[in-house]
Amino acid sequence: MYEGTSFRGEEFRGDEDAAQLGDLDLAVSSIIVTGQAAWTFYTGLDYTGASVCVYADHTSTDGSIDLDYARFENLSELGLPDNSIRSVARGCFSERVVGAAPRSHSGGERVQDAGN
Ligand SMILES: [Ca+2]
Repeated sequence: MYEGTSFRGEEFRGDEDAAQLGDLDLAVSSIIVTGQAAWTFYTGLDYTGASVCVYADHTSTDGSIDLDYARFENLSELGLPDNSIRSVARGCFSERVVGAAPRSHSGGERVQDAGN
């Protein structure tokens, strides 16, 4: 998450739930989501308020590695007011969903760990 639109300014990076965003509280103006997990963004602290669930809906391939991502240059692309996000959770917990629907992995495909 970024303080400015188009991924400028201070950054907040995370790979797990965040009940509050520290310096970026009420400041987030753009977002990049990576990986196959959905993320839910909330306008309230501790996963409250309005929410939207975001899936990565683009894939870029680097060698044999597929990278899923979604970029939102401003929060209106998510249907949220600018500078409104206060917490974020890994997983899809909102009825409002942005990005790709969950892909089925019925073919036995394993979800790859991002390698951290
Ligand atoms: Ca901002």
